[in-house]
Amino acid sequence: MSSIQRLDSADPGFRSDLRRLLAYDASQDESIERATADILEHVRTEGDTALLNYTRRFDRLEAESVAALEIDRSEWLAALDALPREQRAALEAAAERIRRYHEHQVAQSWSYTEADGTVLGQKITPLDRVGLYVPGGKAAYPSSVLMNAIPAKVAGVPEVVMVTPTPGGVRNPIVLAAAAIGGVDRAWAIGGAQAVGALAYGTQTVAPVDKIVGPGNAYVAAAKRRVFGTVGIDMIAGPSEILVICDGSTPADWAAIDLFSQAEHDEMAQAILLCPDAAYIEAVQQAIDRLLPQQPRADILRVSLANRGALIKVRSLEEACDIANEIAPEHLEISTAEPEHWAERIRHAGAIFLGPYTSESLGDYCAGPNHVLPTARTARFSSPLGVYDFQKRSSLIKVSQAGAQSLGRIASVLAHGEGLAAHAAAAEYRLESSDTQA
Ligand code: HSO
Ligand code: ZN
Repeated sequence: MSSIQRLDSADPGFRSDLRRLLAYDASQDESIERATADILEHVRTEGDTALLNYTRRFDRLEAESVAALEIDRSEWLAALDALPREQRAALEAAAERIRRYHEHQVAQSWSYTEADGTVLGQKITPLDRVGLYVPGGKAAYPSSVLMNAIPAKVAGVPEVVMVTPTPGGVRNPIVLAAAAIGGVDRAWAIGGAQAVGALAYGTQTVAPVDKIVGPGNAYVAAAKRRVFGTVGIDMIAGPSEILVICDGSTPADWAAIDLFSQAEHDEMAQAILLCPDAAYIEAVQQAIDRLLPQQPRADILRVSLANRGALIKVRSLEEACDIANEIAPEHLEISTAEPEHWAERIRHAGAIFLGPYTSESLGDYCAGPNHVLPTARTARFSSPLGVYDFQKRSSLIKVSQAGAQSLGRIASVLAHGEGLAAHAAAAEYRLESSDTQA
């Protein structure tokens, strides 16, 4: 028997049960913090030498120079050619859909002209260089390479640089092929906090970037936090989450497998179901118990479902939406009749999947929207990764002679109020009737 918590929103203890369920300790481990600070400092001051030393130590990879750690373009093209036809076609189809979706997000520069001829606007510019971190080992997801690289390229970033650890020198051919399909420009076989340091500060061989994106282990996350300010970073992703709202009309096996689909990511992943129909919840429980033992990742599922999973009986779908807003999940499935109606009530979710056919896993790979989403309730204030994360805005101001008169008077008053005489004078010099002009 698998155990997943069963809760009922009508129980007096429900609020505190929910709070306990959602509690996620994001506090940082002191020893990881110290080790990361040390690595970053060595990379910042010693550059290539430190990068080579750490790569030897942590990845057991001996290289005579950092240049030798660059993964040659010919190697990724070879990986692409060697890919089984079906894999390649699937990656290409996903990339195409992701590209098409993200093209809708491209922001355009704009401006408007006021009656006196003053022009105001906003100029959009892509970032110059972006670093994309791709974890090694089991968490090396080619789909994440596409989800990070494509929006950057759609934004017009001229250089996307991928870094990925290759323990023992073993390179993941599907990651390399995805890099080729996603439009990555250069790749290095480096990883960990040392790779984040190299991207942030630059070394003799690795040029610094302006922003670092992509998931990583605790050391990579700590390093990204520390270099923030020197470079931009994306979000620091927590464990995956799925919240499924059902009215009881979806086959129970579908609901169960969708819960598994995120719970299988790791032991801390969270899968929750909200439903007003007690008999349906029982059916999902049975489906979980029946399907779980056959799952290749049953060991992870057992832990994540027991610790952070729940089947919650609610009083109504209205209440389910209210609880969903409180949870602010990374992924929300609304598996009901008229899902659009319920979606209108949803204010906080990273991505909303409507109707029984929209399994969250389609969104992870190929629907088109980004799978890098806010976790740990941060959907209350943040958004999916997108083209806008790789474009920045500059304000444009061109004041006409007439505009300088009206604006000059306002600015002069405000500047005097702040005690800033030179500010005031700069505005006043341009006033036609002014006797303060030089
Ligand atoms: N669901 C993950 C992304 C992913 N799933 C990659 C499969 N591969 C983000 O929460
Ligand atoms: Zn996933």
